[in-house]
Formats: sequence, C-alpha cells, structure tokens
Amino acid sequence: MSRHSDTIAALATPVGTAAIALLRVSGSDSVPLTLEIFGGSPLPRSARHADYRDRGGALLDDVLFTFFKGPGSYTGEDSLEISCHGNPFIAQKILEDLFARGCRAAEPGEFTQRAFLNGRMDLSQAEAVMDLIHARSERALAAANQQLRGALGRRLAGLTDGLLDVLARVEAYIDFPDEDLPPEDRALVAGQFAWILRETDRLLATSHYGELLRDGIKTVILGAPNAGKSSLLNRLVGHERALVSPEPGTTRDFIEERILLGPHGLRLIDTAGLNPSPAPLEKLGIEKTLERAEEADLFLLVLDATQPTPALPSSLSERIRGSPTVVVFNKSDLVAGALGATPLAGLPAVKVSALTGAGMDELAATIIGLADTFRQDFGDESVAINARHADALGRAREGLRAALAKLNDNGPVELLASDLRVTLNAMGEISGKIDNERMLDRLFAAFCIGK
Ligand SMILES: Nc1nc2c(ncn2[C@@H]2O[C@H](COP(=O)(O)OP(=O)(O)OP(=O)(O)O)[C@@H](O)[C@H]2O)c(=O)[nH]1
Ligand SMILES: [Mg+2]
Repeated sequence: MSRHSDTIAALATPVGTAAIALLRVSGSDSVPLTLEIFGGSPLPRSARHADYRDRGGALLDDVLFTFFKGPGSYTGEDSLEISCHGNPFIAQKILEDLFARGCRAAEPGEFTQRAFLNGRMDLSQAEAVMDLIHARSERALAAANQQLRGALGRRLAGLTDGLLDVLARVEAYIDFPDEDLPPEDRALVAGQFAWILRETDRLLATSHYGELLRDGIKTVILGAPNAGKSSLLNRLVGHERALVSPEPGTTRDFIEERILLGPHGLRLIDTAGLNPSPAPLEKLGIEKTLERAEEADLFLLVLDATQPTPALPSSLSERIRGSPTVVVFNKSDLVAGALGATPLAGLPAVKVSALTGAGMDELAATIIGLADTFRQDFGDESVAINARHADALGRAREGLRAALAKLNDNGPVELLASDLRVTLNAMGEISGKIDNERMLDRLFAAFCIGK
C-alpha cells in the first residue's frame, strides 16, 4: 500500500490530563473501522455518543465520534475523529487499539500533508495552518487567517497567470528563429514584466514583517547604567523578572521576555548598561548589548531624567537612527517640568516612571504605533511571507531580471523563455504546484503529530 493511501491515526491534542482528548483517523479504512468499533453506518459530520471497546471487548471509555466523508473532509479522505476523556492513558489505549486494527501511526503534519496532496489546500495554506497554531498576537493571527484563506495563493496565481501570458507570447516566436519580437509585443511584455517585478518586490518586502509576526518584534532596551532599564522591563512584563538595584552595573547578561502589547507580540530584551568606563565583567555585558542591538527591530532608549543626557557610542547612534526608537525619560517622579534634551533629535519621546507606572500607557501607545509601521500595506489583506517564500520569490525575481535584461538587449527569444520558466518554477514552489518531494517532507516534518 502506498504511503499516502494507508489509514493513519494520531492523538491530535497534547498528552496530558484535560477535559477531553481528540484522536484522529484518516484513510480508506475509516468507514470499516467505524462500523467495526461502533456498529451502524456512520452519518457524515454528525457527532455520536458510543462506548469504545477494544478488540478484546474491554470497555475503554465512552466517547463522541464524528465521521467525515471524503473528499469534503480536512484531509480529503474519509476520516474519523474520536473524543475521549482527557486521560493520556485512555487516549493511548484507544490509539494502540486503532493500530491493532490496522492503522499506522501518523507522522508529524501528515493529515495536513494529505490535505495538500489531495488538493484541499495549496502549500502556502498548509503553512498557514502551522502559523495559525503558533500565532501569539492579534496581528499574527490575522495574517495566518488570511493566508489560510488563500490571500497569498491568490496573489501568486495572478502573477503566475501574467507570466504564462508572457511566456505564450514569447514562445510563439521560438519556432521562427529569424524573427524578433515585434515592437508591440515587446512593449506589452515589458509592461507585464514591470508589473510582475513590482508585485514580486512588494511581496518580498513583507518578509521582514512575516519574521516579526512569527518571532515577535525584537525590542532592545538600551541606556546608561542605573537608568532604570530593568525596572522598565519589569513594568512592561508585569512582574519582577529582572533584578533591580541602586548599584550601577546590575544587569550583566541580557534578559529576554515575550509580551503582548496591543495587537503585537514583542520580544523584550533588557541589556547591560552602557558604561563608558566599564569594569572587565561589565565590558563583556556591554559587548552582548551591542550584539543584541545589531539584530534589534525596535529600540527603547532609556534615559535617567534626573541625570544629564549621556552621549551614545557612535556606532550605536547610527544603528538607532535607522530603526524605530522611543526615547524613554525615566524616573519622571523625581523631576518636575519639561523633558530633558534627547541625544537623537526627531525621535518620539515619552516621560515615564518605572517606579510608579506613570506614563506607561503613553509609552505602550507609542511602541504600538511604531510596531504598526512594520506592516506592509496590501489594502485590506495582511500578507506576510515566510523564509521559504522569500527564498523562492528571490529566485523568481532573479529570473525576471535576467529575462528583462534579455528583452532590453534584444536577446534570443529561447533564452528569455528559459528565464521565464525559472521564474514560474520558483513561484510554483510557493503554492506547491511544482513537485519537490524533499522540500515537502521537510516542510511537513515541522508540524506536530496529529495536525
Ligand atoms: N525614583 C525612581 N527610581 C527608579 C525608577 N526606575 C528605576 N529606579 C531605581 O533606579 C535604580 C536602578 O534601576 P534598574 O532598573 O536596576 O536600572 P538599570 O538601568 O537596569 O541598571 P543596570 O542594570 O545597572 O544598568 C533602582 O534603585 C531603581 O529602583 C523610577 O522611575 N523612579
Ligand atoms: Mg538592569
């Protein structure tokens, strides 16, 4: 029996004590299994209450089972869901019984892989299932939902159609080696290329936003020793995560915590204070601060409002200038009146007290506003590609650029067509229209079992 036609079974919920556990079965034996275990012919999409007895007749649990008829099911095959009491021992006994009755243990992601192979979803939608499971912020959830509903797939289908049009036009001349593309076709093709390139660039530009949605916005808290960086982290996190003390140089190693701020997921990183004349151990800490700063998406530059504004190391001010940054004047409970000088002009500044919590709402609103600027505008749709899409689109863009160069140089039509095929193949990888067994195995292996 081929790997994709046997009947698979797996626990779809985490192992542990809970109200219920869900087991999933998919494949051609789903109907005979339902008959064998529960008796009676299964009614699609209708939950039934029944006793689950193993092959030896021992009662394991009373369960709820639902049969789904292929091809209108998640996997596209006949499948069965069994909800039992959420005891890992019961779930395991049922699973073992299903194996004894001929099911095979599903591999990670195999249900979704079957959904893809049976044409229930394209590859970008299958990946969106994974994003949906892991989404930890409203924005991540919205993007995953849109991708699951085919937002990215539709855009790529539009581009692929455009490319196929061009290819057909170009290939019509391949059989006539002496003929060049007539000027009107050339203009048409050039126009199509420009549009496809622009769209490809727009999609590629969402790659960073995609990373931020999936990993969280790396928000690095920087500042002089004792400015109140750790106190600020604790405020934002909502508990005493980092050590705070009146002694400068308290934080040596960086501390990372994930938080939700409005619709955004942030990875907050507290760092060692930037002391211009550090002790040896402090120096190591500062090196780490600079490393973190390199990969930051957003900065919170914390200043002690009771102190003169310190100068920043020049490499760091360069780095900060190029990124969304909030200047945070801390310890505002100790000073009355206006804000001090900011070390970098033009950055949004907020007065807070990490001690009393004053100004924290305004700080949060400012951070949320900056985080919103990462989103790439696609009208109502939220598109955020992942690293695999970015890789494929990068290759598609290379192919397009090469084709465009040949078009401009009046190069041979065959070569132009071959560049276009490179582009088409690369775009096809995103929706999975191009078969690539190894890529598929790797992609689905990253899923959890039962999904
Ligand atoms: N009055 C007042 N004191 C604060 C405020 N924020 C922090 N502090 C105090 O300032 C001192 C330093 O705070 P930390 O949060 O440890 O400062 P830090 O920037 O992490 O310091 P290092 O880790 O040493 O670089 C502590 O005694 C805090 O209680 C504030 O808003 N108001
Ligand atoms: Mg600290």
